[in-house]
Amino acid sequence: WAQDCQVSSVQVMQNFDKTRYTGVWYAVAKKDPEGLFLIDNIVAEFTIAEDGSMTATAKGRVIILNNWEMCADMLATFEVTPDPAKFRMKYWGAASYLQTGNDDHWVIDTDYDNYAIHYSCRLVDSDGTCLDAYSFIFSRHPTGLRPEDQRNVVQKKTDLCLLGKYRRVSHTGFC
Ligand code: ODT
Repeated sequence: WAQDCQVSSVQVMQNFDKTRYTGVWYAVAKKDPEGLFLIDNIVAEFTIAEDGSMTATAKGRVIILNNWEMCADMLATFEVTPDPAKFRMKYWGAASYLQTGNDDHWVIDTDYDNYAIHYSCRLVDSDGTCLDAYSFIFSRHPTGLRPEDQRNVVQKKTDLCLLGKYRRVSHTGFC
């Protein structure tokens, strides 16, 4: 079918298993939203709490105020929805001057052991397309994606209508 870029027709991971998703993920690429927050050295760690709910922490280099570079320590809780791969992510910083928010958090695809593709649309346009999306490509390996996962990731970026809008996320040890 023709690509319509409708947020409502985005395909997400089938039978998403949050237990297999736990652990550390390194961001290797990112499509930024309006008002970029996390710049690079972005590492997320997902955990399942005792009540079965998913939580996460993330670190990343940010620039706050006018030119203060720091490593942000972020926390999130995930509210479930009828689709197991679609969550609402409530997030806040360990320090009060960091961002807080409540975003969609969709897992588009993952093999759990190597790569994961995340997507969030913050603002849906009146025509049903996304006006302000951000998306992370995650890898279990800090060195990047395995060559055999790249074709699949390119296909999913295309499906999300975000091909060519990602930048590489470097890991220099800042955080
Ligand atoms: O960096 C941006 O420009 C937008 C992202 C802001 C939200 C960051 C909040 C992180 C909270 C802790 C979370 C963990 C897991 C995250 C996985 C993926 C996407 C945020």
